[in-house]
Amino acid sequence: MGKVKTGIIGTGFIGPAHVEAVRRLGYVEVAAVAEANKDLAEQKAAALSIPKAYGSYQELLADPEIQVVHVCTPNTLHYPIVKDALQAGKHVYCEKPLAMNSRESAELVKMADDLGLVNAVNFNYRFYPLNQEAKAKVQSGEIGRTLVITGSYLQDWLLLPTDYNWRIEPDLGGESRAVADIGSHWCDLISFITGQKFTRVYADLAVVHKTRMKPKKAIETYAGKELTPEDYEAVPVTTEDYGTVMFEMDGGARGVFTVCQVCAGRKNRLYYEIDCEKAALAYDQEDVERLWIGRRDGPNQVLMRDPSILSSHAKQYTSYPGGHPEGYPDGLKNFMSSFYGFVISDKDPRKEKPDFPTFIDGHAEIAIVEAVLTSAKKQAWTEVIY
Ligand code: NAI
Ligand code: SOE
Repeated sequence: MGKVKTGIIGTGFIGPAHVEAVRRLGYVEVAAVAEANKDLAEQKAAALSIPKAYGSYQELLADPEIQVVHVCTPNTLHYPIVKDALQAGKHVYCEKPLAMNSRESAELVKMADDLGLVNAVNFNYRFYPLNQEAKAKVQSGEIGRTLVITGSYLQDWLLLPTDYNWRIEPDLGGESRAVADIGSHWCDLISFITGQKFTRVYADLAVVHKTRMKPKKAIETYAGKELTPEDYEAVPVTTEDYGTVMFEMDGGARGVFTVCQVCAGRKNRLYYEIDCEKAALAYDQEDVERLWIGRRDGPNQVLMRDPSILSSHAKQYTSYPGGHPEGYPDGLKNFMSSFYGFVISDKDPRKEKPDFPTFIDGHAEIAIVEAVLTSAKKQAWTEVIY
């Protein structure tokens, strides 16, 4: 059997990470790349050793050789690209968020289902072995009912008023920033581990820098440190740097999380603590090899990732022996492995439930973000309408 031919649309920060992850599978060929213009596409194709370079995503979608597309552009382009890709008969692996609002995301869920195409949204943190282990511990009933969940997702890459990215602009990133950009990962992970859905939220949001200095030329994510003062202009900011959200879930769990993109020293600190009847679990994405297990009637434990002692469920998501750390690129590779495994076995996503997040999960996250925005405006508990 020949290799699955795939195309990557958008090659800034995350696009090349997708390229590397799919190449690790061995049976997928990254056959084409599409960028904002032909020059950039050719430059990126050469740098990534990809044979075909397209100056528009429409040209890539018209290529009959391409079976799967990865959507790795700024958020505002996800909906039109995904819609066109499905209409072109391609399976779609989309970055989060799936769309700019729940009307669009609901339409994409229906369209993918009508066409029977394989679809995924990149909530990649699910695919860390210790998050799979946490899921196994909670959902097997081993540690009892989930009582309370607390946590945060903190970053510092937008700490200074001179830090800038397209995510700051509502037209490109969406009306919510910190909650949609990183809170969505946190909520997805908590739903995944607990098996519970968010039912209502109460949110407080804040814009720390109401004016930011915008670079006069476009820059890729995390690239702003290279600019000097004459490269900027002052612009007003409406998207939140900070948010704290109280929530309730349909299985009875309740809790609170904080997201923030101006926390010095916190690079990508997704942290949760899940307090259950018989034990608690805590995990920090920056300390990826350890799962803390808290106990009342015995010593607390730190479970180090090691295939020889993980549950049979979590073992499937780890490749290296303990002490040989696996991190962000490995989680992405695990996700690609589940997604492409589904594609090559010709499974119908309408008949067999994928073990990876699909457009349904992408839609759910957008519904939560919309409830958060409404709650913050009304200063009231707000139902999540899926
Ligand atoms: P970026 O700004 O670094 O890269 C975006 C790329 O899209 C650039 O190369 C840009 O030239 C290209 N692009 C813009 N317009 C285009 C068009 N019309 N056709 C083709 N390409 C076009 O952004 P970054 O950080 O890579 O984010 C991209 C997406 O990935 C976002 O939706 C973001 O939320 C998501 N993301 C997810 C991560 C995860 O861990 N799941 C990590 C980082 C980003
Ligand atoms: C920036 O906040 C970012 O790259 C997000 O867009 C990603 O989704 C997250 O995984 C890491 O941080």
